[in-house]
Amino acid sequence: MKLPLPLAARLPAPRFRGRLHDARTATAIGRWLGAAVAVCFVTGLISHLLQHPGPLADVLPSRPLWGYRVSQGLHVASGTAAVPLLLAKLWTVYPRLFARPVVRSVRHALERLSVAVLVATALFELASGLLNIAQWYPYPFSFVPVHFAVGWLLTGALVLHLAVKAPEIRAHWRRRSPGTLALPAEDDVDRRSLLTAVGLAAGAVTVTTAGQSFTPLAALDLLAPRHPDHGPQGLPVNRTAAQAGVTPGAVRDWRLRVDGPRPYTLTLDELRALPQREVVLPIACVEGWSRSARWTGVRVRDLLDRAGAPPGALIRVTSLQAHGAYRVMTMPHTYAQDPLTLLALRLNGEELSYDHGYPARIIAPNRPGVLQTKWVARVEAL
Ligand SMILES: Nc1nc2c(c(=O)[nH]1)N[C@H]1C(S)=C(S)[C@@H](COP(=O)(O)O)O[C@H]1N2
Ligand SMILES: [Mo]
Repeated sequence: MKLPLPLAARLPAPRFRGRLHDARTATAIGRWLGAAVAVCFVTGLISHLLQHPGPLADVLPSRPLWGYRVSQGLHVASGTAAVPLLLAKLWTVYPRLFARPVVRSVRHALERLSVAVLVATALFELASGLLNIAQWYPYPFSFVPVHFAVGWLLTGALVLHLAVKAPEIRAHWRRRSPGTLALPAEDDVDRRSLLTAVGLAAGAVTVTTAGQSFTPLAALDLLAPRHPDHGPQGLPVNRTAAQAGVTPGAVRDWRLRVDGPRPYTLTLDELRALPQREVVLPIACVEGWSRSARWTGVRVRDLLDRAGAPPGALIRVTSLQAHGAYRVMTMPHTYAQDPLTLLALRLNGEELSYDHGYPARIIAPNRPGVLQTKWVARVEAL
């Protein structure tokens, strides 16, 4: 119903008498949320750096081999846990949105503005991250650069917020802090129930999704979009050969081309005749699922040596795939020279299936899944 304007103007500003919309509750939830955002930010930076190595390419380590699996698993888990925490935090503080007067001073106006940026960027980061995990891209922009840039905005707004609120946070950090003692004691029981419920909700979404990368919890992985066991040859597939436009016809006359000072090509049979190595390495997808597998193939280092490539060379790997962001991948020498980095021909004891990159794909330690290029056609020392 639309109220006639004069009547609407005469209504009092809404009042909230409900309890627990207080600084102690906001601080208690806020520190969990802050911790989740901090983990998300740091692991997000790691992921960004690995995907855009730039001048740091030479120092990125290829060990520990499970490094990216843990860091990206934490990124997605902390982002997921932040969803119930953010909702609870917003519920706790929303009456302040209706505080009157809307603006009391310049300082107050700036503070409200920074909170608006904080809330908007936090909602954006969690929503865009969740949509990405679900592989649903209903937005008109490219996910990675926007999620990265807004991550900085969110972190900046959060640091500012913590600075502005430092006195209140200090006063309400513990249940027995000076500020908390001034709050009605009868709210303590309710507050404890609320915090327990919020903690349980965050724990529940974590436990029912973490199994996508932390496989001991795989049995409880009910909510994650990808289950680590589901997929051909016991490994999930993000983009199938059909989706990538790689057809059996395109693979029929396949040759591997290795470029360096002494370039050469190899047929699949010639590759199979070279010394084969076996490694156990995970695919750790940026979207949070991860699964270890047994890979067999030729060391990338051996292929490069034969082409006369210098050991410090940056490597470029090109897929048969005609289009798409993951067609071309560059690999710093620390990964290319690692004895565990293979051009793999077999997965878990079988020839690679088309969806896992037949005839040959890259598998390297401590690298994001997006860089484990499938359907490799060419390896170049730059
Ligand atoms: N050529 C090519 N390689 C690719 C991709 C791709 O789309 N094209 N997807 C990457 C992504 S996002 C992941 S997580 C891994 C998944 O490997 P899998 O499908 O064998 O599990 O392959 C990577 N290699
Ligand atoms: Mo991925």
